[in-house]
Amino acid sequence: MLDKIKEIYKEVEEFKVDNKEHLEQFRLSFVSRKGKITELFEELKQVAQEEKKAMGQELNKLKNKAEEKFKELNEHFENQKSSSVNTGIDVTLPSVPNELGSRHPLSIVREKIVRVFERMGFNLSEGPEIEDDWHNFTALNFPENHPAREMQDTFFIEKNPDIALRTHTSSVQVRVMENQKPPIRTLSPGRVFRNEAISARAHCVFHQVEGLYIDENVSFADLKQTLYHFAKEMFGKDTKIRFRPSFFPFTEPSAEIDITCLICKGQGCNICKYSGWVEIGGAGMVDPNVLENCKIDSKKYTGFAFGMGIERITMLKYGIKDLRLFTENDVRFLRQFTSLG
Ligand code: 2NL
Repeated sequence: MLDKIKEIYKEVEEFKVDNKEHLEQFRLSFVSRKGKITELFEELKQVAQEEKKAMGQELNKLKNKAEEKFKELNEHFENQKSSSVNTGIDVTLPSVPNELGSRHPLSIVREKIVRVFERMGFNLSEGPEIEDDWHNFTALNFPENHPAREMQDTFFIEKNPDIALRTHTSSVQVRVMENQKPPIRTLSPGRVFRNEAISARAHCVFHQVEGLYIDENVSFADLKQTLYHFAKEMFGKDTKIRFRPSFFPFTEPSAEIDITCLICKGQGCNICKYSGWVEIGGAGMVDPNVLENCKIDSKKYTGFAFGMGIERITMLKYGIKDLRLFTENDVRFLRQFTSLG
């Protein structure tokens, strides 16, 4: 009898169940009231009294083993039925992560700049990328012979030398001044074009943000305070700012704007060429000629303007050393920037 129990125990253990049909066979053989184990319980009645207890224990073990195996397998097949209609898909596998795209670093930085100036009351203005000479150069006080007007520096439309791709977004602000009365406080981010060979440090297409503020009694102190506040908001409250005298045809006086290096915080590193300072743009008081060109009374009104390169600021902020990375769309580069900025 003990041998028989052992033999059936082995059978139960080794019985392969790959589908529901197999499971039914297993049930009939070992679990049902007409199965082999019930048969053994019948035989137990004939066993001698002194062996009955030990034999009964073994038999119960076998019975539990068979019932357990049946219960487990039955649950397994039930789950499979409810979660997928046997499509061969393993629904217990972890899912494929839902990959979200991320914002382009230039968009992140542009939006941050825009937000700071919006809080100071600047609105946004846009204009055409294909401009005429008046809005891109003449209204901005560029002399007839200025080198920027040369073919080497600007993309002109071949059949019409009066039309070119804008070289700065000041052209947008000229249009604002022509069409609106002061007070004007506007910001114009946008794409600009220059006839440059593409390299790590130059590109023929890049992005700028320009700002313009015109009202009565606007002074250079207002310009300084506005950009001072911008630098703190944009780059952190410990950032210092300085102005160096410069020249632009459209502002007088003019200045170049430096901030303490974002990478070394002014200590000196290879990004700031060990000076502790990096240039982020230029600014100045709008030249009275520019105001008059746009039919604004330069005796009554004054204004300041500034311009910044978005690529330049993004490179300084993230330590990017090659401009071409911005346009190659290599995901290994792009995925490093979070969508939240
Ligand atoms: C730079 C310097 C600058 C302006 C842009 C401006 C616009 C008008 C009138 C006068 Cl309508 N000025 N814009 C003024 C000074 C500097 O840009 O380094 N940009 C990347």
